[in-house]
Amino acid sequence: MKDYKRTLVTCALPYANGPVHIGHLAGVYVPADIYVRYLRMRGKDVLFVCGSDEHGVPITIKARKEGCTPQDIVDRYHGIIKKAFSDFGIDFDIYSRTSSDIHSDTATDFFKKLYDEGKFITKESEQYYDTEAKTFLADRYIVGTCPKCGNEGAYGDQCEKCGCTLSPEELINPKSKLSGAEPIKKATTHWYLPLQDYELWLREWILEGHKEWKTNVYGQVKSWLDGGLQPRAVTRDLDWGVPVPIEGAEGKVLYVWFDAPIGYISNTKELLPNDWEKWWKSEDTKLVHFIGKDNIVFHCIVFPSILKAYGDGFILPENVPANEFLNLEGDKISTSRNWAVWLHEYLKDFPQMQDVLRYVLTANAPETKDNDFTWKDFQTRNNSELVAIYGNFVNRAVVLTHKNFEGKVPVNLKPEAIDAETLNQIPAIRAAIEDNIEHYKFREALKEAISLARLGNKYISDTEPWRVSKTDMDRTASILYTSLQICANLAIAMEPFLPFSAKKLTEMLCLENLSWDQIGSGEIIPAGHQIAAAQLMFSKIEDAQIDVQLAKLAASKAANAEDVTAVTLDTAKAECIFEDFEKMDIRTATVLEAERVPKTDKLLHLKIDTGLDKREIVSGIAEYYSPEEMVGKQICILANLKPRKIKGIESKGMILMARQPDGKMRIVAPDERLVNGATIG
Ligand code: B3M
Ligand code: ZN
Repeated sequence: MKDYKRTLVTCALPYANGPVHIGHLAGVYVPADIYVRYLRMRGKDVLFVCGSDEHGVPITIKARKEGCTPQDIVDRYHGIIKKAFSDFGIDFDIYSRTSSDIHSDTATDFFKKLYDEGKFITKESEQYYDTEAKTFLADRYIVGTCPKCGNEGAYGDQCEKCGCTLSPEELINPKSKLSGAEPIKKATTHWYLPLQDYELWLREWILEGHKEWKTNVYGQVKSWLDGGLQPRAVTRDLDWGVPVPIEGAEGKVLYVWFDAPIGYISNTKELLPNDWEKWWKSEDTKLVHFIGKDNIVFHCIVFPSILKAYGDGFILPENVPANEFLNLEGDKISTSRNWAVWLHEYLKDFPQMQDVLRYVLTANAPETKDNDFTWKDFQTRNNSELVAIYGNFVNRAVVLTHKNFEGKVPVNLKPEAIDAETLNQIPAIRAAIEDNIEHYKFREALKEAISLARLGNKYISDTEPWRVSKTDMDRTASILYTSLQICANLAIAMEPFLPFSAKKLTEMLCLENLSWDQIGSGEIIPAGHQIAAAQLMFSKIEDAQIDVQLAKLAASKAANAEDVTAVTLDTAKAECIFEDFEKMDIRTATVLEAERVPKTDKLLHLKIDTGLDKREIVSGIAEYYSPEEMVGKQICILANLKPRKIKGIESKGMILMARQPDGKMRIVAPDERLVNGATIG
């Protein structure tokens, strides 16, 4: 493998239209942070770049929903997202935003150069246009009925109910979200990057040159290439974004997926105005993009083609370790359905417990397939791994050192074979952690790191210093000396994964300037070294805390069930006037007799007392009520409905029923028994 001088790590720029959740962390930001912390521990030159993606339709949609400007939205969420990352120890060198001037200048320059050099083609096409709002409509701005599942609130690009991908043309009864008007087709001109011109080069670079990429990434790229690439529009008719910098393009902006990846470059420029080029234009720089699977095509095909077209020495990614998706309690994480664990909320409920979430998300990372986060697993992993193994081991070693040796690392007075046998296992663990991290296998790497804690915990349980100290202080000294070496190894090896507790451990051991190369090197913490008092690194999570989280999710689910019902309700009827209503004689009545109408499934033949008279009606309620249930029931009827003959029986009136969206019918009745014939209105 090539020996690079420096590594540039980027993370997908999250859209600043909402806070970040555990899916973001697990898929992109925690693995990237582990990678960067590891490289820093090894003393490597690394730059870690991210920022908010502040353009695109998701932002304008959110602004419309909240009745504010897109700028208000991005200002709010940029701050929230930036804080959440920093609270979780995701330690970017820069977290900037694509609404910055330097970004708009950089993106403009990219477009201009490609335009001037004839790298784009122009195409006129018919797009949906809202004649009332006088604007073209992005796919998300068109709603209509899903042709697959009948959901009346499907978007022009996707139906969120059945999950299918759509194009606006497929929607039944398309309507503009802006004005409600039916959109028309109107011609518009856009600039396209002819991706097909880059196909051969992409094949050679990725399919031939990067067979080591993760199978999910390689596979997606291959299927895009095998499917044949098409010209891709790099501009949009929209009023939010970087304006298209050429004449005759008024009212058009750069497509968000054209400008967003350039954000990696502009953010680097912002941080290092004089020095950024060595990170982007030197073959000695290793570029790694951490992203989620839905971003693969943009990072492996579109953005590289833009860089290739631009030329000027821009490097390409050495790897794009994209992850699959994390689900939550068996369901797809969804912002709109509030089916998520939001980072800022997690920290309110579990203050100071960032490492627990980092641990669980890494141990369950969706590296090769979609994976599930459950609160039960979260609790179990905390209680039986972090608390019972890692925390317990460190605590025993530190507390016993204070109890027996006044907090000084004892001299290794009476070594035994088990000590060396134990310490000798550390180099192999270190090598396994390194190999896994370098191959972007963070779950495996963490498993190895926690095996180091297991090793320590087993060692101290087997050697029992609390018992030995009653009879043999010299042997106790050796056991604690060995245990503290393992603790020091853990303080280093755990840092990339669990930086908050590693910091506590480093403080407890009063160590400074630790480096990766010390792992497995023998003595890290010398005899006579004073250590500090024990601090709690992890604490037990009780069932009640988990129940609170499950209750929150249950509430989201219930709220959504109501929403889904709302979508499928019968449509509202046209306005009527009070006089229309007044014409109806609605009254209470009681059922006297009931029987099925022979040879029918649905009809009951009822005799009722209306107060005014006793009469017969036929009602289609046999699916919902048996004759026995009906007898004696008070009901409400429309008494002056023109009589009709049903199955040869003259029916005089109609029973009032409420029909649920799923078709279930129930009788509507006063909430206490009234006289028969009481009028309703
Ligand atoms: N904002 C999409 C996303 O958050 C997009 C990533 C941009 S990376 C340059 O999934
Ligand atoms: Zn659907």
